[in-house]
Amino acid sequence: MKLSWDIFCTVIDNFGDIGICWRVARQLAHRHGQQVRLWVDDLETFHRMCPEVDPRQAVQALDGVEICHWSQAMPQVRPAEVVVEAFACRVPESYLAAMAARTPRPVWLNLEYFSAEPWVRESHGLGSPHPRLPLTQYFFIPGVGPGTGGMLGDPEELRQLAAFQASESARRAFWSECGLEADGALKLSLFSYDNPAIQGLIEGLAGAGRPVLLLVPEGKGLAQVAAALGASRLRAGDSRSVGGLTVRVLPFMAQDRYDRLLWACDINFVRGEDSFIRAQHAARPLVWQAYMQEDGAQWPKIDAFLGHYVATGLAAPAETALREAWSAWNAGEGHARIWIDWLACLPEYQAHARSWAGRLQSWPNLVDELAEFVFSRV
Ligand code: TRH
Repeated sequence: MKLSWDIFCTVIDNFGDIGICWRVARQLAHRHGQQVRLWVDDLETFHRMCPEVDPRQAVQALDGVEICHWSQAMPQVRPAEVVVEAFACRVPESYLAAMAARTPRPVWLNLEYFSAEPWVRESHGLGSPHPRLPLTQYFFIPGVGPGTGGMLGDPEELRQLAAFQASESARRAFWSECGLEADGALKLSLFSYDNPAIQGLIEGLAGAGRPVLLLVPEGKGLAQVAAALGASRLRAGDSRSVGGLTVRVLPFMAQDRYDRLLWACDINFVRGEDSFIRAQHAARPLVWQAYMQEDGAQWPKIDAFLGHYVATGLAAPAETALREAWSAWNAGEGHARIWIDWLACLPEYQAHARSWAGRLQSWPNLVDELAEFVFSRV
């Protein structure tokens, strides 16, 4: 079934909102043959992760998707057959009125943030009638396992990932494009928010007793990396060494290149939502910094995810070291010892990351679930 879709995305802060919407839009177009219009309020941010996006164009076609700049003065358009408000953004009143007047009325969804919490199973798919207009909006909530909106994965991405990880020459070529050697150092990527715990991590990695290369894309957290290394400022291309650790700053990359960085590294520090899910698919040990919320709402999310993640076969010392590391990292605390203990369990985490990535593949895929959900309501 070919339907027209309008996906609306506001870039609140950071990159995750548009990062996820862009993946969803492309998968709907490519794998499900849907006609997708993606409305984005901040094309500059979009351009940083996808350099082919021209921030000066109000409307442009890219990769099978029509990208529209969603400005204050939104043009009068006929709403699509499916309308997705991503992450609780709100379409303008005029568009909402046009949805209500449309025959047939659009299937209207709120694509929510991912959470591994149990309430997702109860709330996913529920409808909420509009207080005035003859419209019902459905909550589509990504989560872990059946009964949720699933996790964002793409069979094509997984095929490329498997080929990349199986090919020594592909990895070598990737490192060389980054201006780096494919040497024997343990390679970590660090994508975080500002985090005082970076100091302890750097000390722990420097004292790990083996060569370690820490790759840090420019952005949040970099000032703390610089401070931990005694540098006043670091920028893309800079390198610093301390003990067995070399830190190299990378430019902020196109999204597909960043995906490859996750596939190529031995360990990934990730944040938010999209890099977190990608790092799980990458089948490498990971440390997650959740997006911090004022009321501490990130903690139940971290606990719920860990409940699923460690339930699948980590021995007690490895589980303790993992919980301690994730908890210190998210609390912005911690010292070198935490990371030395965590690294001591690395072989276990590696095996576990592979088996977890395998489990993800047997669980619902967000875009397939989304398409099925909509098709059953048209
Ligand atoms: O940027 P984030 O912190 O986004 C967050 C989350 O989505 C969070 O849930 C939301 O509430 C908040 O924004 C507003 O982290 P996330 O989700 O990992 O998204 C980062 C995106 O940036 C992801 O698509 C990968 C991409 N990226 C690049 O394209 N190039 C890079 O160099 C890097 C480091 C990331």
